[in-house]
Amino acid sequence: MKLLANTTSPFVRITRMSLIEKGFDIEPTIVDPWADDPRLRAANAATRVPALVLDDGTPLTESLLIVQWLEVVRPVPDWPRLIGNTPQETAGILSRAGIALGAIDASVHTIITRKVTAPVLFDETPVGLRRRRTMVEGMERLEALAKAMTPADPASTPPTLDQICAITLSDYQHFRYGDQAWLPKTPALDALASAMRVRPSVGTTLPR
Ligand SMILES: N[C@@H](CCC(=O)N[C@@H](CS)C(=O)NCC(=O)O)C(=O)O
Repeated sequence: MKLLANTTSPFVRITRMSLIEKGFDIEPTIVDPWADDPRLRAANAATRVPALVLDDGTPLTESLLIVQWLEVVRPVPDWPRLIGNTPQETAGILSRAGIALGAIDASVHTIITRKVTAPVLFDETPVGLRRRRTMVEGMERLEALAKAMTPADPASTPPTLDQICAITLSDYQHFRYGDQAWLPKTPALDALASAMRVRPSVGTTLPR
């Protein structure tokens, strides 16, 4: 299998953490999605990372679809289940993951739009401010939930999808907007992200 990836994308990170937790520790093939790398274009019509090319050549794209594939090829009880084991547990995990994903989406949209407009031009527009509000509200909602999402023993507790997405959001926000006054203080969310770094899936995939 080949994982086409870059070192910054939060969608890549969600995929990488999920792959590692499911026992696939693949060294990513680093590509620049903005340089129209032909390998990425062939694997993904949208020319976006991540793309996972299976051994038989089947390309999988979209981070959450890759997670769905992983749940099927690496099922419980041999592998950790990423989206919960009961209807109630799954609803909670997906609900929390949705908060993080909405904020991640707004965050990436802001970074990408800055590529085509001057930063201030986009960030201060009505849409830019709406994206910022999404980031702030998403982070604040997760902050209220983060303590309950932090396991007592992170080293021996594989993260579920909500934790994977919350950790990804927290680290990405510090990476991209650490110097911005509007970034909310989220000590419990930061503590979740930092506690989980003892796990290789989290500690080896930090954005850089
Ligand atoms: N919905 C996709 C989003 C992937 C995505 O937006 N990747 C970005 C990097 S964060 C990218 O490759 N962008 C290049 C482009 O938009 O042309 C997923 O979940 O995998």
